[in-house]
This record gives sequence, C-alpha cells and structure tokens, in this order.
Amino acid sequence: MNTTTQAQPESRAAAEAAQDHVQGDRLQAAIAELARFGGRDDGGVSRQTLTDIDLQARRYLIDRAGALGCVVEVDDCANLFFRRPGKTDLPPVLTGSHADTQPVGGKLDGAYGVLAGLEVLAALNDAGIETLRPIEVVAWTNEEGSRFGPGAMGSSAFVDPGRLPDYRKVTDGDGVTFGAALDRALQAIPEVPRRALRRPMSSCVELHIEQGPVLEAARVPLGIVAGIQSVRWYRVTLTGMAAHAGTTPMDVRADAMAAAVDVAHRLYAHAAQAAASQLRLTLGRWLVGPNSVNTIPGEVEFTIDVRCVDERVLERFDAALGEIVKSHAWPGRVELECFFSRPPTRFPAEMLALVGQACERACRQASQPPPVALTSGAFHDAMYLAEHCPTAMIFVPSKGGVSHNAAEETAPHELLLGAQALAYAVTALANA
Ligand code: HGY
Ligand code: MN
Ligand code: MN
Repeated sequence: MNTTTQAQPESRAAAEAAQDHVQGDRLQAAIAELARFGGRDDGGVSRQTLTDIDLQARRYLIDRAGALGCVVEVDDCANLFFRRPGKTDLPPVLTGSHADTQPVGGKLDGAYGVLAGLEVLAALNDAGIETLRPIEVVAWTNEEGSRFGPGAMGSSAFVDPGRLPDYRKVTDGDGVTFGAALDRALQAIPEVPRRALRRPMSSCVELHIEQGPVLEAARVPLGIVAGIQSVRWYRVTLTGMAAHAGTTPMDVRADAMAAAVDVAHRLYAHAAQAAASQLRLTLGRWLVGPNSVNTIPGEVEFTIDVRCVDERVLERFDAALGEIVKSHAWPGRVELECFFSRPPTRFPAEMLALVGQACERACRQASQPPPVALTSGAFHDAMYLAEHCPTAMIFVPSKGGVSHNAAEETAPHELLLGAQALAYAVTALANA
C-alpha cells in the first residue's frame, strides 16, 4: 500500500501548508449555502436523495467545484466526483461524503464531509500547492437509505457495480424506482461527463460528524475512527384481515397491528437482555393498511435497524427474530426480509497513524486536547471504500450527541479543526 504512515519532510511541509490555509469562515459559509437546499424553519434540512431539492444541491456543488478549477464527472449511480489534477495521473486520493439527508436531518450529516473536501481544494489553491496525485472530492448518492433502501447505494455500487441493476429496481414510498430517479438526475446534468463506476483509488479519508455522545463526553474536538460497527436492516410484513372495528369480536380478529405490537415487544425484550453487549435496536418506519381509525389493520409493515460492535450479537438477534416470527401464533401471515447487512469495518493501522498525525497537529496548533480513537456507531460510505483502498475517517463532536434531527450541531472551531486535519491527511496521501 503506497501510503505514508509518517508524512515525508517535503510532503509534511505541503501537508502543514494546506492545513494552515483552511479557512473556517469560507467553510461555514458553504455549510450555510448548502443547507439552503431543503432548509427547514426549525434549522434542519430535508433533502432526500435524488429529489428535486437534492438535484438543486448537486448543481450548487458542481458550480462550486467548477469555480475551484475542478474537473467534474458523474458515474451511473449519479455519484459526483470533483477532481483537482495532480502532477501525475496516478490513482487519486479520495475524500468527500454524501449530500443527501434524512427526511428530517441536519446541516452537517454528510454535507460537512463534502464541503470540507472542497475547502481542502480551496486551501491547496490558496497555498499554491500541486500534489503528486490528483485529489477527488465525491458526493455519494443515497447514503442515508431512507427514501430507497439500503443505505450507501452510491459507494457500494462504486465498489461493486454488479449491485446497481438490483438497486435500480428498488421503489420509494410513492412507487418511484431508484433507476427512474437516477436517470432523471443524470439527465439534469447532461454537460457532466460520465465515467465508469469502479475506478482505482490510492486511498480515502472521510470526514464526518460523530452523531453520538463520545467525543463531547471526552471533551475532545477530534476523533480517529478505528472502525464502524456492524448493521442489519429487516422488513417485517404482517398480513391479517381488515375488518370493522365495532362489529368484529376480539377473539375472531386477524389484527395485523396486535400481531406487530406483540412481535415488536418480544424484540425489545430480546434487546433488553442483550443490553450489556451494546446491541442497538430501532423500529423506525411503520406502514399500516388501511390506516383508518375504525378499521382493524389488515397489513402492517415495520423496519428493524439493529447494530452492534460484535457481529455475533447480531447473529443471535437474527436467530431470535426468526424464532419470534416463526412461533407467532395468529391466523395471519408474517414475512421477514433482511435487506441490508454489513459486518464490522476496521480501518488499517497505517491510515490511523497518518490521520492521528493530522489530528494531533491541528489540535496542537489550536491548543486543544489531542484526538481519541473511537468506533463509529453510524455507518458511512467509508465502510465500502475500506474494501477498495486504504481508508480512514475523522470525526468531530456532535452537540448533545444528537443527529438525524434538525437540532444537529457542531461548534465552528471544531468544524474548522476537522477540515484542517483532513487537509493535512489528504495532502500527505496525495504526495505519497
Ligand atoms: O444510518 C446511519 O448510520 C447513517 O447515518 N446513514
Ligand atoms: Mn452520514
Ligand atoms: Mn445519516
């Protein structure tokens, strides 16, 4: 792996210069600008993947990257790549994140990583630095997986293009296919050259907010992400019989909601028993049919998001879920589908060392405490890139540990530190 663990003297000087040219105000202005696309009165952002608002935000990013002198390209999964040429055409260093948000998200989840990547390019321009390798800032498509499941479709299709045909068939709540939304997004930017999905990358560093409480509790402004916990998503569909709420005696019902509540209750009981293992269970989306106050629900579908640092715990959950579904005695039907499953991700030691060097310098320069290592509770596109090239992540704290919420916030000085550390790491890697 052609990656510097300790940046070499000349490369170190360039990395330090890039770090020192990062401008906090320019980054803050870009965050505020991008947040206008889908901005909400409560300060949050609603910009689900490939919606009109997302396409407008993409246009903003393309224009911003063009103004920085980047070459802009897009692939068949509408992943946007903003390339700053290097002295050579060696495989580039990749940074960036995603620009799509949760239905009610914040200004920073994903957007921060994309905009800090563009800030690094602006800092390199200001410092007059030409790197050996090109640097690419990416805006991945559909990291959130909320409108179209699973999550991280763009980065997973980049790493394995064979995934895209099945992704294209996935529909959103209105019956729109991911393929149709993709084609519409690509038609909206006809002037952007298309490129192959999978391409060689020399290394990858993703900067992201932690979205949890660890860094804030440790009172530390930067985190070196050692890895990402495992995650599984399931869809449970219970089919009973819709009937009149007033005339149908309780003992003759095939009430899909009563069945769903019982299954859910047993899942939470399993999670409570596994609490010591840090299992995290979320039943986040419920669809009820016909969803009428005076009709017994004939169909209920709910999703399961279950995560743990120890994948064996998820294996045990999977077995328990199968048992609960199989053994649930009622006149209706229960169907279970696992539609997303990722093992734990571990980032390589040499990348952690470099990111550690980058974070330590940024913190030292700002008289802040040194970075700490942590495991990410959230998944990220970096979990797929880690299969493709040497990859690492840098975290900044989330106020109150809150994310996937309009109140998502990180202090400006911490956002600046994260971008400074990213500039150092990306520049050192681009000169290796
Ligand atoms: O769900 C996740 O972990 C990511 O924030 N989309
Ligand atoms: Mn994210
Ligand atoms: Mn997210």
